[in-house]
Amino acid sequence: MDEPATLYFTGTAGAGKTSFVRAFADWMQNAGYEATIVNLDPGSDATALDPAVDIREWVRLSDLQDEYGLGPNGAQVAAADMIALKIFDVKQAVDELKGDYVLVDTPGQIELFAFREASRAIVDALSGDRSLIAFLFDPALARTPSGFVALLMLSATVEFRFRLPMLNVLAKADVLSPEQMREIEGWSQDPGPLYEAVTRDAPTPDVQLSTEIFRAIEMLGPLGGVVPTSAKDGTGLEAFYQSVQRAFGGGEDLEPSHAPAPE
Ligand SMILES: Nc1nc2c(ncn2[C@@H]2O[C@H](COP(=O)(O)OP(=O)(O)O)[C@@H](O)[C@H]2O)c(=O)[nH]1
Ligand SMILES: [Mg+2]
Repeated sequence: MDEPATLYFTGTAGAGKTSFVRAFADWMQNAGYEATIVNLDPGSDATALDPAVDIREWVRLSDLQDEYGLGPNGAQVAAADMIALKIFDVKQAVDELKGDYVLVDTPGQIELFAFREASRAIVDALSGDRSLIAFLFDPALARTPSGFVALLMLSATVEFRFRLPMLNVLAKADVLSPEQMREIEGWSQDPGPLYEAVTRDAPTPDVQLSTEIFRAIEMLGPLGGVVPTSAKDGTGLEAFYQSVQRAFGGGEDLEPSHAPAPE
């Protein structure tokens, strides 16, 4: 069998990463795929995740705080770097479990994953030929035009750091009204309406900054949509799976989802 595909889940604190990993693993299991959950959050207290491989076996936030008298932030930073030292133990534990997919939950605060040098070593060690990063959009941010733009930029920053394929996912879609969903969907497919919304939203916009940011967003290429999902009611888990397949499939499947349908 092929080596497993590795999916990393990241996003701002509280975006819904841990819940999504759990829900998606359950969905996969029901659909007949084997998914191994890896927890890389040393501060996680989510018992529901029930990871097969858990970084807390080697690095635990509360232990670091006690041992070194660190505050929560200092301990987080120390832990983020210590994970890199243990990553080959994690990798070995993952390799012992044969699965189709490895689902990696990352630390609650995105900067501990995206903005620490150690994270690159971690991702290099865990990734096989097929890896991607799912970036979860928190609807609390994604529903405002400037929040949505900020998330697009953050997602691009993560892509720039790791150079892995990215999938943008709208989490907790169940908390959004159908109108909000339509609006976000529109923004995710075309920078035009998004630019209009941002301009409408800000009474005294910094026109220069907005223009440059949108130039960058357009340069980043087709946004390709943001898959709406919900860990709560299961919305979009299958669609997410299909997006993962397309991302790994290559060839014509990589056409942006908003490309005109063939006649
Ligand atoms: N309504 C709703 N709430 C969710 C969903 N996913 C997560 N949450 C809630 O959002 C909060 C943060 O979720 P969590 O998975 O811990 O986020 P993380 O910090 O990104 O790992 C928790 O209170 C969850 O119960 C969802 O799909 N729908
Ligand atoms: Mg979490």
